[in-house]
Amino acid sequence: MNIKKSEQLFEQAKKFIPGGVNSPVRAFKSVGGNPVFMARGNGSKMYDVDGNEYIDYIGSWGPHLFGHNPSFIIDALKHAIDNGTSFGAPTEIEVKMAQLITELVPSIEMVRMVNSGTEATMSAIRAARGYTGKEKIIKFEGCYHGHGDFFLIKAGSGALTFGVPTSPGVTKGNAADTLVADFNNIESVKKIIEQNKNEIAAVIIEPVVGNMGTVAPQNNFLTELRNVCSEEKIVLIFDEVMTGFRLSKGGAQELYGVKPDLSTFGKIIGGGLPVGAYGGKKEIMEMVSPSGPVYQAGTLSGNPLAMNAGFAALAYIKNHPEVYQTLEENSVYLENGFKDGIKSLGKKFQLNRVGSMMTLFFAEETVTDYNSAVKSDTKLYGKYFHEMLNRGIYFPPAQFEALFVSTVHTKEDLDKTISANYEALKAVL
Ligand code: KE4
Repeated sequence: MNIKKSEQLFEQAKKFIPGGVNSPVRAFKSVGGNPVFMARGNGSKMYDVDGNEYIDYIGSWGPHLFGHNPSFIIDALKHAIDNGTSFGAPTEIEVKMAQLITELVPSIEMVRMVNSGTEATMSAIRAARGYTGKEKIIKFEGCYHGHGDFFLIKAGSGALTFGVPTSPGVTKGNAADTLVADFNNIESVKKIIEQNKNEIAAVIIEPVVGNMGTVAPQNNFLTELRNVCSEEKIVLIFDEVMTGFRLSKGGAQELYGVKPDLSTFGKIIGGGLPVGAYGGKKEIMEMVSPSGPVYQAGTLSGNPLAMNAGFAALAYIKNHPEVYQTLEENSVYLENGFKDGIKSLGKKFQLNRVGSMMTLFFAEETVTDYNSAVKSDTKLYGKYFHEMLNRGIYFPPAQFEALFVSTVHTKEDLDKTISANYEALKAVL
């Protein structure tokens, strides 16, 4: 496959941008090779600067539930842009957007728009700390909530209950306030709460994890987490930046019937433009400035372009609930095709799927948490990724990510992907 222009651009990019990219995962570091630079997207396809066509399964890491350039979003943007890009003043579309989010997600009584998922999760934690007057938080190993300092923490050694920074620049002070539990292990949560009685402001979780690869909550885990947070007066935050409006119109919380105190959103709610949001119980959200003392602000928060694109996406969901049926049909078809291929090659690789989020783990045992996920053969995944890329299938360039099926992946796309999977597995095994 000719990727000459991508190679030239990458050399150029590395002179001016750290690692040549504006977000690390795009650099192909964990799969090796030269990232391909995209020129355009349309429907289920992306086209790189050398003219190669790909069936796209990252969908910009989640936003493109309806594929690239859905007409109803583009039309909304075209209309909005003629009236200006940003005013730094309140607008009607922000009111409509907030109202629509509260309509689609019953646990959201009030919501604040920001500009990324990271801003949303950082602000939700601050609101929870301001509301409870407590300082410590619990996150889960393998869950990612954006690059806020207090999230870049991994579990300390066995003896330690608090975490250790995963990145230089994150202070010990931050790490000391972040405690790390194990996903799908309610006892690990209860133990940390016991060791930090009345000091924990919030628990934040990806209700369905996408960031260690796709991992579903097992038997009542989310309900047990809800119960223990209620008993201990801890704010339960569902980070639905990836799952929100993807797994159902009401996100993972609707799918699993568990009501968090706060939720965070991103990706789909921006219709492909930079948007994040956090919201939930009125009594917590009223703590946020200017109605309350918890400060949070943003120059472009709620800007008209992102609001019009996001509103068009959410309004489409509201008026076409059948999209989730289409997503499920497409995703089941892909899952079954992949499982047939893996089985016919006599392998036991693990395929985890929840709705239109899916991950093929190069691991022989079930993947239910971080420790089982990291047993995957990431080198093999890297080889597989390139075999798929060379066959025109753009998968996540990292084992510990979710792929995303859209409403516009056609049966032809899915069949091509299924046969490419079989050929790619044969080539690397
Ligand atoms: P952003 O700040 O990247 O908009 O959102 C951070 C975030 C928060 N919470 C969850 C559950 C997320 O998945 C994310 C971002 N997801 C990654 C994909 N694993 C974005 C891709 C990237 O970092 O380039």
